[in-house]
Amino acid sequence: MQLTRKGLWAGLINEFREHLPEISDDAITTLHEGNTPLIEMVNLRDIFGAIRVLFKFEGLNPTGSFKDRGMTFAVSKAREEGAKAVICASTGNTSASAAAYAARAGMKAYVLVPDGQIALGKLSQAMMHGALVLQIKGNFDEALEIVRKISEERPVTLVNSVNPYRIEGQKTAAFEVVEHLGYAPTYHFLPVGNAGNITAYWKGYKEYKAKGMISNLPKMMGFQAEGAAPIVLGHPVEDPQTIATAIKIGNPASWAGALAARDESGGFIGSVTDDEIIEAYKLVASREGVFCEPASAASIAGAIKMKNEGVLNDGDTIVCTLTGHGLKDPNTAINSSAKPVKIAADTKKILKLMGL
Ligand code: AN7
Repeated sequence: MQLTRKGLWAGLINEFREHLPEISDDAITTLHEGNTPLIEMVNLRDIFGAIRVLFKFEGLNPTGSFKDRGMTFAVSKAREEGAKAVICASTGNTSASAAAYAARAGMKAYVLVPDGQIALGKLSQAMMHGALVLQIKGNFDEALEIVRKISEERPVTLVNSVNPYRIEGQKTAAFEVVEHLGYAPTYHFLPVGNAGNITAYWKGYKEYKAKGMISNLPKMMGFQAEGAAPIVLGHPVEDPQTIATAIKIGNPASWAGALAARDESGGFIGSVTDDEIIEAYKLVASREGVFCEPASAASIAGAIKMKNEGVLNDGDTIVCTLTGHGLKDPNTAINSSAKPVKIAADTKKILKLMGL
């Protein structure tokens, strides 16, 4: 049964079908991804002044990250083509999403992740969804090279964002921003790792402009972690380092796409330090009630930096994509927060501590 917009959200392939490459009904594999909220900033006026800031909270997708948008389409296409297995390299979220959608499609998932370098929530997802999880003694870039080669030689479909259907699915986030706002933002801020998402958003905005749905395009603003900033430096980084493990990537596959998004839109790709990332991560959780993962906060850290540098103007509308849910990475959350207070089960002592 195909649901429609009148009923439950039918997943982004059904909802945006007229804007996507053709796909047969039987192949559609959905967990009702997409339709994530655009949450208006209310408490950070001291930082942003008269700039309108909205958070596109992609952590509310079925597996907790934006990867589900690309994965629904990549796995559906693989299924249409008769594939029995999918493979990916991942800093965590792609593996969680690939494992879930493969399970849904009745396919095998093989995922390669850097050993000890992915957040616990993501690892638990890939394991629970029944993927074969291979923790390699190497980084993401090495894992990507290996899976690319395997997919060329063996009957497994590569579902990293070098698979063009991933980009097709992910571009729908830009459609949603436009439909929620009624126009395109002045600036769109994103964290950048493998650079698939900034490429996808730019494609989505350009398509809506070409179809007359918007009259202006946003400036695309990508932010890498300082220790993993190949696009900013202009060369690959052999041993990338950052607390934001999701974007610990030294040689992005969609490098050219990111440069095109930046240059065609008149945008910018910069870097933020781990301290700036953690500060933004805590700020949006503690003052806006929105819990994203550290890598996601690179978009907010970038927006704060641009505000402080005088790039943004009063009256601008800016959207920051929060790519993944904070629950993905409980260790970083706990390590960067005040410790809970241990206390006796004694009302008097508790009240004293509370200052009441
Ligand atoms: C939360 O899961 O590359 O620039 O293998 O998980 O499109 O790569 C994750 C990337 C941002 C960067 N925020 O997006 C993977 C992976 C979060 C992410 C990015 C990722 P791209």
